[in-house]
Amino acid sequence: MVPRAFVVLIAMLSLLGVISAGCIGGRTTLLEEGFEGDLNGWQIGSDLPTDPETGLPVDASAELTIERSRSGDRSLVMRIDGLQDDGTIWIQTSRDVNKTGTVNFRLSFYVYSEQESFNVIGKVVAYIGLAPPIGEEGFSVLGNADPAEGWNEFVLGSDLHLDNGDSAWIAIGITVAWETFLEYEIDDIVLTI
Ligand SMILES: [Ca+2]
Repeated sequence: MVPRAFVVLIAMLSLLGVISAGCIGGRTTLLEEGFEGDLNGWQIGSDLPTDPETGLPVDASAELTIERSRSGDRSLVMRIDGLQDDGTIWIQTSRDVNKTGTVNFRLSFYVYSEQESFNVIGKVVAYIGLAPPIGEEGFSVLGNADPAEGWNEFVLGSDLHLDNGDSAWIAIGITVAWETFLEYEIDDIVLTI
């Protein structure tokens, strides 16, 4: 005989499933990016310390790669020389929203970690706002970039107060947390309202 509590639990989960499916169905997708095309529409931003050896900002890059992908054949790889124990690199883009009032945004994406690391060497950061991010201070820290080996999902939710004609800006990046060279792939970005 199946315990009554178990039956109630299943019934509740079923109900929650219906409700959450309704919420998902009610959201509008503003952006889906799997990096199978080009990087047109994206801008690369950075907030980097100076390398005392060269007097120049530390090396950092963001480019398409076929080395690894979560979907399709390609992803975006971000690299940053963290030997100065500081620095952030990101990609950013904007979307027209055509709404007035408070709008809830949900930004999700996947970051590849070579190996789980409890010693935090890099952090995943993201941004949702009415203007492009200016520096790393404007980003929300979503957590350790290496919580587990493989593709890890990160999510940022935010409410923006829009006037008609406002665009929403999003950005996704990696910030240095340890004096080492960082490299992470990013794939399957989804932005919904
Ligand atoms: Ca892809």
